Amino acid sequence: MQTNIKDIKRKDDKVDSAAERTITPKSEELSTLLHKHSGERHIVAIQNFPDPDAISSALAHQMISHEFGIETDIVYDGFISHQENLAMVRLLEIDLLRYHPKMDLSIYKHSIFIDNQGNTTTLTAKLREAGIKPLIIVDHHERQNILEAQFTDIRKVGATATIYTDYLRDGLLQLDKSRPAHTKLATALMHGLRSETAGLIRAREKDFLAAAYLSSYVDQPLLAEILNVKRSHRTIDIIKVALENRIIKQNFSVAGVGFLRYEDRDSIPQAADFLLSEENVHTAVVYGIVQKEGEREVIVGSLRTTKVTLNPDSFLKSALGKDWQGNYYGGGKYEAGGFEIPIGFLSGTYDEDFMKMKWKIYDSQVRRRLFEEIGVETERPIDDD
Ligand SMILES: [Mn+2]
Repeated sequence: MQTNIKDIKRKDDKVDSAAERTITPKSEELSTLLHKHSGERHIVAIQNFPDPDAISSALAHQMISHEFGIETDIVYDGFISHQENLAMVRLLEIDLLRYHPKMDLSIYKHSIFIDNQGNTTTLTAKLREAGIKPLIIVDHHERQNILEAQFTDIRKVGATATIYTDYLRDGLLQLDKSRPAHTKLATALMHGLRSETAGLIRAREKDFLAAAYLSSYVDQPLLAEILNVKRSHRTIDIIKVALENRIIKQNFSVAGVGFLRYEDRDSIPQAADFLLSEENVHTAVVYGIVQKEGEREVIVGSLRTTKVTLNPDSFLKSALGKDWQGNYYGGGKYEAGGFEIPIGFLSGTYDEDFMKMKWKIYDSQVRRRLFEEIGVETERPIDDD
């Protein structure tokens, strides 16, 4: 007997609809928790240099919370400096608050940590001091065990935006194509998901499913506009320095870029992404000394890798170790990582010779630690000039 192709009922031409999908335990748990906290005001803490994944996930959290009668403020304690991120916030009209010492944290009943676990935002200590207890942590980085919250959802997926899209698919907020706020949210999440997975190249099944779901709500022209933003001059300059200074050994490309302005800190991961595009390079690390007016100096670094067997989190933890308080200088997630090392006693801007010496010492130390971890014999002391 022949089956007429028209008789086969197509069940799979839609990713899902709320009716077909049964709510997952995590979504249910979150829904119950939010319900219990109705009427409260929460602070959503995102990393100091928020990226599209953090921004879009925080927006999703804000809109979901609103459904449960919870008001939220999305707060960061640093800079949005990446041109693309500035464009995203502006074009999608996302309300982000930059932390200010005069901010009254006591108006918040709880804190929420999204796309971080308290280690990449300096709000953690400020919130702790203000006695604000963490309620929710949603993240896709390796587990850091710094904070304890009532609800924790840490998954090994390409982006936090994937987790939030799952909550949407589970009906925590029913997207409606005719509502501009909803198409903006879908556009934001798609951008977060794409940028976090290098344009879906590093995406896995769960991320693709999320992208497929979002696709019917995305405002394509708006997304194109966000993606069309060019790199800033300063970023191009920093990439140039990274190219000049890079040392390639065993497919690792390592570059120190010297001193940078705090506002240009986002150029470091962009330079690492750039170094990764060179043939035969599977891992790139770029670092520099970031100076913030009136505050401590830190070495900031970014790692990018396409090597499946390299775990950025354990690589950086093992290479750079811990501070005297036992906190690791670095950490990461699938295919990306970062580190921050305070300079302490040597902090401050003095004459050119002093600055040169300071950079030389830190540059050679970071490089030595990285190459030792890679397993390359430490070369002769580095003399640049
Ligand atoms: Mn992320």
